[in-house]
Amino acid sequence: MRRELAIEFSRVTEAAALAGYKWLGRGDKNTADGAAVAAMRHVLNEIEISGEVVIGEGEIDDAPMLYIGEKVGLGGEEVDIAVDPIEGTRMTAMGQSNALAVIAVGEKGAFLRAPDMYMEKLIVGARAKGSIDLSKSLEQNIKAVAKALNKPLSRFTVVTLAKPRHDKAIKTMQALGVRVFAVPDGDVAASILACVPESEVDMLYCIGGAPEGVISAAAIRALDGDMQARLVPRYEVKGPSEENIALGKKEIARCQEMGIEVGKILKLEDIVRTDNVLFSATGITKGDLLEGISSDGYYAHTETLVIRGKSRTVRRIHSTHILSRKPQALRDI
Ligand code: VTB
Ligand code: MG
Ligand code: MG
Repeated sequence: MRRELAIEFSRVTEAAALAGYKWLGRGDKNTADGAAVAAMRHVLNEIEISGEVVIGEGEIDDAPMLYIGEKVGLGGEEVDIAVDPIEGTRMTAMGQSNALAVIAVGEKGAFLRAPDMYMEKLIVGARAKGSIDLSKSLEQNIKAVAKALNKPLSRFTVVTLAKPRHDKAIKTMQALGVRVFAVPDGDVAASILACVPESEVDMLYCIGGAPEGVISAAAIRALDGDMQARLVPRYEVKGPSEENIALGKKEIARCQEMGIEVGKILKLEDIVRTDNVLFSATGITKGDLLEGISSDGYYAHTETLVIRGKSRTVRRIHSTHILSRKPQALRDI
């Protein structure tokens, strides 16, 4: 992929983040999401690529824009695209930390086309590469990673989502003497935190979204980190109610159709198959990974993390936008 595409995709997540920001703290996550989706699509369609959305807002019947299979771009190099225009709609609507606009782009066939279901994830940074194994217990993994990092357990930090499904795992980890940072939502930001050297986080363990897992995997691969994952049917995560069992069966059928095995351990290279990927994320609300947007109504300031897989270069782009200079189409969103 052309190197200059990195800056083009940073404009895509900036636009989505700015559109979502208008709805910050207004309690309306769907409108916030819709605005970010429309803005992201608008800017994507200005880029000279022949893109196909492979991880998107859903199937064509329920997602009017950026649906899986949608073609985007002006024409050019063929790429696959994974988007989450607002990763953290609840956080945006409620003014909570760590909401991002995020995109991952790769050469054709780069990404596992995971359906929208749950995924169990174990992630570490470059220095602990090769030391995780999802077939082993959480305790064994923590000990192996701590050994690779040459860190006592008392200084070891795991990030996870503060969800009831993790109550037991959190207790287990705390009993080992490690620190657990349990964030309410947003495992894309948390996954990246586990891989960037400037954070205190050594590992991520959680069950979160599979689309988020694929998007995170692009950044993890580009950061030289490591990941193992497995798809989990809904009834195993949310309880075996009749509805969850029916939904879980549908997920399994969908995976079978696509030739993906539920429950099988997926390695990083099964999720993202090439180094030829680009990743861009812009902060919407303030977070541990990125600053959120600040604006006085005239100017808006954004921070964007852009990573190129081939060169492994990580850039943080601070932009100042004059809102009245934005194209009318983006202002109308
Ligand atoms: C997951 C996680 C996301 O929402 O999808 C989570 O990957 C949903 O979990 O980062 P629940 O179904 O238990 O609410 C996020 O935290 C935010 O989109
Ligand atoms: Mg989203
Ligand atoms: Mg999301």
